[in-house]
Amino acid sequence: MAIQLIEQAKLHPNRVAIYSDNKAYTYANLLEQSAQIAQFLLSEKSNLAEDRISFMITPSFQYVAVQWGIWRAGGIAVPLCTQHPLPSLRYVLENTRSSQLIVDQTYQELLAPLAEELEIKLIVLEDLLKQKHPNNNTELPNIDPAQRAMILYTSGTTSLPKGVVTTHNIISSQIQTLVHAWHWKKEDAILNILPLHHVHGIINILSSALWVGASCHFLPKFNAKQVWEYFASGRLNLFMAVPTIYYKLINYWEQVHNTEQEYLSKACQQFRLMVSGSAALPVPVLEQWEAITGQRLLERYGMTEIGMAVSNPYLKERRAGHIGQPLPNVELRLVSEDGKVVEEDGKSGEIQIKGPNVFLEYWEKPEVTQSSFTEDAWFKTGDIAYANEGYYKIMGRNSVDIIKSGGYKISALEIEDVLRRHQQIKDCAVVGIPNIEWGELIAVSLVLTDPLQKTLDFDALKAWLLTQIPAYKLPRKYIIQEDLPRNTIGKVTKPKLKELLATI
Ligand code: MCA
Ligand code: AMP
Repeated sequence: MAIQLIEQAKLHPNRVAIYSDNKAYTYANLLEQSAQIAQFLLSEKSNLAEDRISFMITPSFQYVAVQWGIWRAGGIAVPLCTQHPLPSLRYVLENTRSSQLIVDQTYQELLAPLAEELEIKLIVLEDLLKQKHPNNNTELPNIDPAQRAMILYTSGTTSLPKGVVTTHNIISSQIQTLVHAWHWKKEDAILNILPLHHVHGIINILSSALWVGASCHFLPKFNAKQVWEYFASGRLNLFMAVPTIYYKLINYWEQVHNTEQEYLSKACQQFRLMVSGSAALPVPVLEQWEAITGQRLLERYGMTEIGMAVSNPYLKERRAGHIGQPLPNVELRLVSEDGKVVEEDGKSGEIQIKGPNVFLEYWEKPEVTQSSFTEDAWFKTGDIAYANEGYYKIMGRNSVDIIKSGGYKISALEIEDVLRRHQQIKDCAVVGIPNIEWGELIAVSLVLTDPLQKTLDFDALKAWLLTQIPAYKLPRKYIIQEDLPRNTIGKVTKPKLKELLATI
């Protein structure tokens, strides 16, 4: 009874697992530090027995040591988003009823008052690491791989995000599928610049690398110049990111001098694979990236609830505008609106998924969990696709209220609920409008409380919104409904509003 990811690490203690803060950390370092953290968390207990432990740690070796420490003590790891304002953090801490919260010094000041108010034990990692645990020889518990391991929050068709629960078995299955499909090996080196509270950064990049004994390099935050410099350093052979990041890297490359362009393009020859996902990859971005780097991006499709489900092949044709074929062990079917399984090419239906990769439940939401599966246990993704000679193509989602911007999934309803709390706003409608850089841009139509008021201090509104929601959920386009064409006032449906706002 053990956590397979951690058992794998014992196979190559001397290999470098993580590069962060200009230091190299081996698998032995990771095993040692995570054991110390586990022992500290256990204190007098023999097993945390699925206690929720939240943590907010800068992407780095320490993040991984904390995540593994929680797992090795038998806890459920709840990574907090480092960009979330306090109300969003409070929601996760309260919703999971976390018993302990681990932070690094960067986040101590922000979170200490909240931890005190919620009576959650606050652990500052730097302090923990200074202490020698009194029971240094305490055995770590045996962990049942069927037990809950992680809760990741994801937005959906409800206003507030839901906690997606996965077990160690589910996580192992999600990782192994990718290790096999994308030919991961211990000589690989990948850069991680994605946030570490989502599947893309945690499973596809970090955990897949650690499963095989490869190295994961961290930059704490995306920055186009720094990423190109890293490519040019010759230390990487794998890269994975959301389409917005490829767009921004292309943009940077276009702005530098010819000789530097050549140098940067050449640096990409050492890569064996570059992957795009989390949102649709626009065909012009795929084509421009290939022209600049010689790398044909491999597009794949996944979801917090299922890990990765569909991928273009590693060795055969990577078809532009398509997400590829179902991954091994993942069952996929398309179901039309009238509930029939779609068999023909070109006919669209909702993607439904079955397999060992599928999540266990939404945290403490049994009814929502039940209604997200069909009676015969297929998970309903809400994504609409059709098949085209064995390759799947995404058409969109079955809910206009789900927006994808910068690779983040955002609920229009959540932003509307926040906006309606503002004194000067009576009502509003939030939609996503197409945008090649961000996938979708968040746009909002507002009805003001005072019908005589013709405008609003938008800077003040944005500043207030940022105290309630993270920057990536901030509407980028605002319109007072009065300003919409006369004949639409009062009878604009959301799809119509999307069209209108896209043209304004
Ligand atoms: C930021 N800005 C935006 C947006 N976000 N503008 C429009 N729309 C947005 N969504 C603006 C800021 O206000 C700022 O403007 C400027 O862009 C730079 O902001 P910053 O926060 O520094 O942005 P960034 O660092 O360039 O962020 C872009 C990013 C980030 C790196 C693409 O969004 C990101 O990390 N996305 C990845 C999310 C992710 O991992 N998703 C996976 C979940 P100004 O300069 O005017 O102030 S999905 C998943 O896990 C499933 C399973 C899957 O399939 O993968
Ligand atoms: P999340 O819930 O944040 O994990 O986001 C999952 C959603 O991202 C999916 O349900 C899709 O709508 C979207 N998604 C992921 N990969 C792709 C892709 N390659 N093309 C289009 N949409 C994608």
